[in-house]
Amino acid sequence: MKPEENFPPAEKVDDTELFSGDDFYVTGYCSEAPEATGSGVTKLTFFVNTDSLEPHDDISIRYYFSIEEFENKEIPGSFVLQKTYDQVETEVADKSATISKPIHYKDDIYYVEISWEGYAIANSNKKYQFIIGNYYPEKWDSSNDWSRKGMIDLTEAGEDYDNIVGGVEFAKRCDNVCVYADGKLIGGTEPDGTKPAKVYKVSQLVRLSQMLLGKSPFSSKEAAEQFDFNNDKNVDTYDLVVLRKLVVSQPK
Ligand SMILES: [Ca+2]
Ligand SMILES: [Ca+2]
Repeated sequence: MKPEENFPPAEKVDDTELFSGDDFYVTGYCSEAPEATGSGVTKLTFFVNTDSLEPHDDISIRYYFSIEEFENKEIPGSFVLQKTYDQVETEVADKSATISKPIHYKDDIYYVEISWEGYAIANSNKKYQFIIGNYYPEKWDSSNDWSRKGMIDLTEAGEDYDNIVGGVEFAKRCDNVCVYADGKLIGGTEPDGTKPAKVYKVSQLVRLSQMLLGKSPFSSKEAAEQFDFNNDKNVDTYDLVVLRKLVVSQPK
């Protein structure tokens, strides 16, 4: 009988999950409804998603927009901000989303915030729709609106926006619409480039130690690159030291 060559067999591991579990993001689509006068509104549809298994019932999302095109550089009394559909309110007893008035962020940038207090909205596939803009006296130009960037316009794509029943099938990831948990950024990119803080876990520490001890190599080059915390193109004990500090200083 031929002896086993690699005894004990190297442990098969999947490292793809090691850095996941903290991705929160909005998916959605929009439709522009311009008027001949240059005013108009943007119709918006959003869903909240995550790969986290932990239910969060303190989530809100922010839609950032610029009023650069407004002559008066302030939100006019005629500003249009109107909920058109809240699926949670329709389908879940005693729960609903709330939408804020426009809140000043900085310079010409404002945001509106939609919150689902006490309801775990992420991955619920519950739709929220609203319209934002104005008809008079200011113009409405969504091309300078931070959160609008990268969104799919379904009217442009040939769909009948107002008569879509489901919508999940059209929704695309909107990286400039931000997600917050209890006011802390957990998804998306804010207008000044701020992204959510990375989450460092003890499981990553254990995994890196195993690799450094020669017990099991990383399953892929991509996985290995994630562990190069000091960006010197090597994964070694120095990275273990950096990761240990990151894990310890992780906000609870
Ligand atoms: Ca604008
Ligand atoms: Ca390194």
